[in-house]
Amino acid sequence: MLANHTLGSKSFTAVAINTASKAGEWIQSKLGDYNSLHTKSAMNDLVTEVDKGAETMIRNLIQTHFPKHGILGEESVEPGPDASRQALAKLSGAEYLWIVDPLDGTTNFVHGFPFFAVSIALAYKGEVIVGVVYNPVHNELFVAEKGKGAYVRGRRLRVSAEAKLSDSLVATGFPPDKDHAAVNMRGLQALSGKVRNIRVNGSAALHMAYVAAGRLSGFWEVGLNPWDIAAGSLLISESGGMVTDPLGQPYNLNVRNVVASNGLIHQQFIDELKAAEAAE
Ligand code: 2AM
Ligand code: CA
Repeated sequence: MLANHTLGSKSFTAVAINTASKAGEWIQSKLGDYNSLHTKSAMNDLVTEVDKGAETMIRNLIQTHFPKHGILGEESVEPGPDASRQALAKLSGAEYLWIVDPLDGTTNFVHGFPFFAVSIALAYKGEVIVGVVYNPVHNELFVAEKGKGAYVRGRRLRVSAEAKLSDSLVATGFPPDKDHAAVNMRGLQALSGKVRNIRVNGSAALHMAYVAAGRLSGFWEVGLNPWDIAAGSLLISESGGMVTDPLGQPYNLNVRNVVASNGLIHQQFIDELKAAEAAE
């Protein structure tokens, strides 16, 4: 499946795959393990424990192979956009930077809703060169290498062929901070009726993998963090799709409001969001 690599890029990808698999299996082994969850705070504790445990595992594995590389992980950054921007800025000097979401879709994990994933990306000088998104429940590991395509279970991924919004199935997400509630509602209102339908499943990384696989025509969400998007962005671009900010500027690690699609509907998608002031 992944032929013709240089030795270096092959080992990066192998480590990303191995690490995401191990963390994903461990996360799945904790699914439904609610013995200690009788109160809300205990529930948060368990999630924190699983999120943090998975991140520690991922950090250890990456550091074992690449001790000089930088690692930006969700669980090592304080909540909120400012802390996230600062953490990324602090690591921006790293030639190689791993960007890790140990458990994207934490709320789903808590509820046993089987739509969550491990997301691991590697950026070289600020550009994503490897992206892996792994859903352990479906045993689907989506992997992309810059210039070499994207795959799931050995099959090459291709984005979908819909050329019109009216034929498109799109997804969005609601990060749970109230600041974005109004903009989210404007987006939903603008697109419902224009697209075939809208899905909101709770994991940005998996939604992006589904765009890459042609299962969704597009995805947009505001207020995300680099670890939600980095791996998915490469999956989509290596599958023939497009990932931009809401102004149509190409994706980079600082993008927090994202519009992703099969490329064919991209401009219509952006135009609708812009007209509704739904993408910031
Ligand atoms: P998480 O499960 O890793 O927290 C759902 O809309 C998406 O938003 C998920 O990818 C989720 O990632 C992310 N998310 C959840 N809480 C968030 C927050 N407070 N700020 C930004 N993104 C968040
Ligand atoms: Ca996340």
